Amino acid sequence: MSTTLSDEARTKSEALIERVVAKNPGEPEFHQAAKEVMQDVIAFTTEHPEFAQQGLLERLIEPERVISFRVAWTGDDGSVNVNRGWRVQFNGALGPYKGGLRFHPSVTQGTLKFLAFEQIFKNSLTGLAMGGGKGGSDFDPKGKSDAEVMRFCQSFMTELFRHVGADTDVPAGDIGVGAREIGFLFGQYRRLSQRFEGVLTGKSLDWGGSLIRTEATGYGCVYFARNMLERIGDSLKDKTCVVSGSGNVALYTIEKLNELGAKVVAASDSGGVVYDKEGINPEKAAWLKDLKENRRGRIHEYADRFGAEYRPEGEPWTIPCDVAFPSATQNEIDKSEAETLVKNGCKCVAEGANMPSTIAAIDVFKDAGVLFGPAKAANAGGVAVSGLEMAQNSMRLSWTREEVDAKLQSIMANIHNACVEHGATSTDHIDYARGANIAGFVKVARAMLTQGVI
Ligand code: NDP
Ligand code: 2IT
Repeated sequence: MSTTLSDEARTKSEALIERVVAKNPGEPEFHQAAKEVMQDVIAFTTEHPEFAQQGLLERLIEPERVISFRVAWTGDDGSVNVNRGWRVQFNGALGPYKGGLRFHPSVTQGTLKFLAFEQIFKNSLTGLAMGGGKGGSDFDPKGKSDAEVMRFCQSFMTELFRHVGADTDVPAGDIGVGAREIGFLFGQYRRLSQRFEGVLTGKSLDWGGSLIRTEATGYGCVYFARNMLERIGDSLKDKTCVVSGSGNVALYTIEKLNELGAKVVAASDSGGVVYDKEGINPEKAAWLKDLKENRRGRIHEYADRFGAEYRPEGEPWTIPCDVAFPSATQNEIDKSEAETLVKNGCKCVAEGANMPSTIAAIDVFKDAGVLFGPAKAANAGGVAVSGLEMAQNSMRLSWTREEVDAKLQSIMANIHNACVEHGATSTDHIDYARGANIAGFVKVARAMLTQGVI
């Protein structure tokens, strides 16, 4: 059941991807994201030629703007450090560019182009008025003092501020960018622009942040998994779950899974994996959250504290589970990891991270009939609540926790329904990956076609 294309669609898709590769050398993650989306989109436009006009796909695959800049900052020891910063404003047809900032030494322009490209379709799926963007830097916040992170963020925003704004481009967090960084970035934007406006989301609750934004990606991903299971008459109750990562997305995935009666047996960081056969129960999850959010500690400390098994440099996909939540980074599940998950009985995968599964891994899940919730659908809860934060900022008021959570649940259910509508197959099985690609594409495509050739 892995994606089957007509000969015509295959030829067109291969030709387009060849052009993408030739035009964007050295950006394999961008090529991968483009291929994963475009093979579904081209199959769709072959059947719906009204979307194959005005060079639509060629324009869709080309960022509207890529901004790149030097970020120089001084270390506590007086050393001068130079990083590179970027903002990719990929597609603004549906609204102001919207998407996170990633600070991680592995970041390249290609990484941010893949993330911004995915963000176009994710934001479209939320039903809110947001275009697709992403930014970041190859800066590594690990091991830096708060003062160093502040100076870096101030230098980064000193260049970025002229390109962003509440109605222009609204960044948020991603890997390595959380509440601390958003605070420093906002402060510098306010100083330079003399404006107090919703230029960033994920702000502190005291000065314009939305309730539930911190939790939204993890909670939303669990809601999406629940929707997929409920559709086949099942639930998360008593399911054994494996989560990768132990950052923002992973921590609130674990919290919500506990609330819904599932058992989470693994989490990880870049150092290794903890396997807690007894389950990371709510008390242990709260301890882990404090370790990661406040003490910036390592996951092996969880194993030391609770006597769980620690597997240095391991990955969690060999641990048997019913449901997997990859929530760390891209390409963490390749073909062999996917095969191991399926062999061990995994029935459902909900992607909290962006593009955590390779195309070969997705094919394994599809062929095995696994309920596969792709990132652009399953992790859209984060940016959806960012969209709600923008709405609250514009109105200068705040909704309650219950109101925001209800809206989040309803948005995730709508995304699930859109995937079901566009991902129906000849059997009862839903191809959620295709459904998300097509449902996300149709809305952006209509906007681009009506806005003319720009
Ligand atoms: P955090 O920085 O809070 O946490 C990232 C976690 O993943 C950490 O445990 C980190 O370990 C681990 N990790 C990161 N990179 C690697 C790597 N190369 N190898 C192994 N482990 C790694 O980030 P988030 O939780 O915010 O983001 C996680 C994923 O979710 C990303 O793919 C992001 O794009 C995606 N996402 C995030 C959203 C958000 O709202 N924050 C919204 C939608 C998607 P360590 O600390 O050791 O580096
Ligand atoms: O990948 C993502 O959707 C995010 N990092 C969140 C983006 C946002 O603007 O909230």
